[in-house]
Amino acid sequence: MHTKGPSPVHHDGSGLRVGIVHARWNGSIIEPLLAGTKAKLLECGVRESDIVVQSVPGSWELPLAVQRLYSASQVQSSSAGTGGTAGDLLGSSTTDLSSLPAAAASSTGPFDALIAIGVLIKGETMHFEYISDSVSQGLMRVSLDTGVPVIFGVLTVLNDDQARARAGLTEVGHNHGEDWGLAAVEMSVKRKSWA
Ligand code: DLZ
Repeated sequence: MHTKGPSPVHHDGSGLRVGIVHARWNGSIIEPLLAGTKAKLLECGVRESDIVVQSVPGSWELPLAVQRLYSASQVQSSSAGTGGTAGDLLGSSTTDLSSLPAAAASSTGPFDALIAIGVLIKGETMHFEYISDSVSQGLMRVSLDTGVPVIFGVLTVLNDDQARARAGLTEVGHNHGEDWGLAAVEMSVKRKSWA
């Protein structure tokens, strides 16, 4: 049994808007993580049309993309009726991972939470350390600067086996994407009550 993660608490996600940005590096790990994240959002009552999924090349690009996605959703809600979705500013408005169900037409309005998904696997150089440190600091900065929950869906692992376990691809593993979906809903709901 998986005991390390947060005990799963389901909050009511109906009416919430959630933006997800995922990196395309290590796509075979990203795919189940993204699916697990979306499954929990939907299970909590977030509508498919209130989930916007974007992709970027690698984890390094996540902080800027998350920041721009949020800003675009704010601009859009303050000029409602002018058309377009938040995703337009970043290019394609749906994920590139073809096995996932196609996203329904997106709703509009500011996001209640953002989820950044990436998989950083340590290699032979210092690349991993620099990217991991910058990305985690960048995502925290976006969250504190905007006051919007940015869920840290970035695996920083030493090898492929560790990544597979955390994507629920091994017998003893657990899909961390599910935790990220639940965290996004919980933090969105709690943030509203703290406003
Ligand atoms: C360059 C690079 C390397 C070596 N490893 C990863 C990785 O494990 N996971 C990941 O998401 N991205 C990696 N990248 C790509 C960088 O994040 C970034 O996309 C490029 O350096 C271009 O800015």
